[in-house]
Amino acid sequence: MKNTDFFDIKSLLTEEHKLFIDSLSDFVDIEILPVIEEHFLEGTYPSELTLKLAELGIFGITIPQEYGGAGADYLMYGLAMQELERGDSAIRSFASVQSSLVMYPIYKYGSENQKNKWLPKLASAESIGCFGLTEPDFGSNPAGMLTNAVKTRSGYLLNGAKMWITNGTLADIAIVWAKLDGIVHGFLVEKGTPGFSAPEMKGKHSLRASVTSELIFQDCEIPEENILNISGLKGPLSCLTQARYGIAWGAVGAAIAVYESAVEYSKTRIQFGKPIGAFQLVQEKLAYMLTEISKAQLINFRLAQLMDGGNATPQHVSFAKRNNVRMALDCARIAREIHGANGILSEYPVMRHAANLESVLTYEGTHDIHTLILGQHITGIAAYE
Ligand code: TGC
Ligand code: FAD
Repeated sequence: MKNTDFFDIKSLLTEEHKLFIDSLSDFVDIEILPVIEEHFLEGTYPSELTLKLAELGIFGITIPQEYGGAGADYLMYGLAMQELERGDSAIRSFASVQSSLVMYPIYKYGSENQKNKWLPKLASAESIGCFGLTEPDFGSNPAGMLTNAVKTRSGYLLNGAKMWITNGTLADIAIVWAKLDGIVHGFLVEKGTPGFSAPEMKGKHSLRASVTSELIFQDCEIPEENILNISGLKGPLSCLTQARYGIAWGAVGAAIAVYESAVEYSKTRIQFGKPIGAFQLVQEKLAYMLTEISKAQLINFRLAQLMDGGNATPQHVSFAKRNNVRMALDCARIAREIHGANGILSEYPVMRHAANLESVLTYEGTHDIHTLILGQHITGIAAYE
């Protein structure tokens, strides 16, 4: 952690954490930051980074080494997501999906055959995965999903459509959630399966360096051995808990990027004969950002302890995702203000992060949904309907 760390969280890390994070931080500076603005402007995913990320051990950080993962703890995973999103939310998204939404369900609910077949290839990025839960008419309420599986003699026949799926077009394997006899189940759908297509969605103003796709299933035959051993909505929701944890950390990385840019700019931009950082109103904005970033880092550090001790609840994770993403978006907007007109240029990272964070606020449970999850925890009353 070479970047903003006001309460010296680094001093609480092991040497192993420090070494890993310092090398990842260099990777972000050397490999991601010089290319990301162009990819964002072009609307392309920097695929040249995927194998390098795999070599760093980014995919499956918490998955045991026997399956190709790094076998590290949740603190390591969180720190890595923070660094990656300091680069760009698209890169962190790629890593979140591959690790938490594809490797995790296979590791947790997969057969030994599924684990051996897929986990090492996903860890090395020889294979890419995606996670299909959201549908055109069922986003916040996945329980209503229409995608349907029917049992056949040799497996399952899948029909339906998913939307907004990160990495869908790139994926060799899709974890698809569908109803079988009215109950949600997970299926592994391999690229090239007849009846399965994954067209890319275009026209995004956010997460432009990430591939987002539809998944379409028309009488798509899934072999018997490709079902996951979990039934009910807790299957996909348990994967979301993993990914939301990473997002809570990642958002802090984005906030650090815009904060550091704002600090630097405020010291060098002269107006009224002084650096703008000499004005009290600008200092208030910087103090606010530093305070909010530091509070979020402390939440994350404690959450990592709870995750590693097996004591984190989905509500703890919702708390952190909700707080930290909103905080990062606020920081991006404030940093944009501090940069004045320059804040809208691709020369500075602020507008890119601000635009990305609009998606991060919505995916993996919108800010409102996490508010309701906490509201239910506080009152015991579910207010979703
Ligand atoms: P509800 O009755 O509350 O729960 C059903 C069952 O699931 C259990 N459960 C959880 N388990 C693990 N982790 C969680 N976070 C869980 N939340 C609930 C629950 O205990 C229950 O288990 P059981 O044994 O009693 O059956 O379900 P509900 O239908 O009332 O829904 C509640 C609600 C609205 C909170 C939930 O549907 C929700 O979280 N909605 C938001 C949907 C969402 O987050 N979608 C994300 C799609 S993936 C994505 O955005 C990837 S972005 C990737 C990237 O690029 O980074
Ligand atoms: P809706 O559910 O229609 O919500 C619209 C608005 O209504 C929101 O403000 C919401 O908070 C509010 N609202 C909804 N219900 C309530 C309620 N009960 N009370 C109060 N307010 C409510 N999904 C996947 O499955 N896999 C992926 O890989 C994936 N990647 C994504 C990548 C990107 C770039 C984006 C933008 C989305 C991605 N998603 C993915 C989808 C994402 O999870 C959904 O967009 C999200 O769950 C919200 O669903 P929705 O967009 O349909 O919004």
